Amino acid sequence: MADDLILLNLWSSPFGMRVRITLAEKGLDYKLIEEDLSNKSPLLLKMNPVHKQIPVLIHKGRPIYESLITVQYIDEVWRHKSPLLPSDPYA
Ligand SMILES: N[C@@H](CCC(=O)N[C@@H](CS)C(=O)NCC(=O)O)C(=O)O
Repeated sequence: MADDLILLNLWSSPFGMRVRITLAEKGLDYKLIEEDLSNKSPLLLKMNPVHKQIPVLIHKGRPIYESLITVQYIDEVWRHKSPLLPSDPYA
């Protein structure tokens, strides 16, 4: 599982923490790569070429970025594990 999920992050990022909390709620293993934002890695530049920002979640080689979208993605892919939203939208 960890090979399928990689998180490009910076420990102090509140946006990254949002994604890390979601991964923890789902009980998902992942490889964490800490970025140096003053010397961004080729992987970060390849995976988020427009904004060049962390966090970026890489799932099966495909990047997901923008932390709220990433939270929604995780919740939808692993919907059977600790759903973050109620199944009844009104609830
Ligand atoms: N709207 C983005 C914000 C991400 C963001 O601002 N990341 C910062 C770190 S907290 C960053 O990568 N800054 C480096 C840069 O902009 O060059 C999200 O929710 O993911």
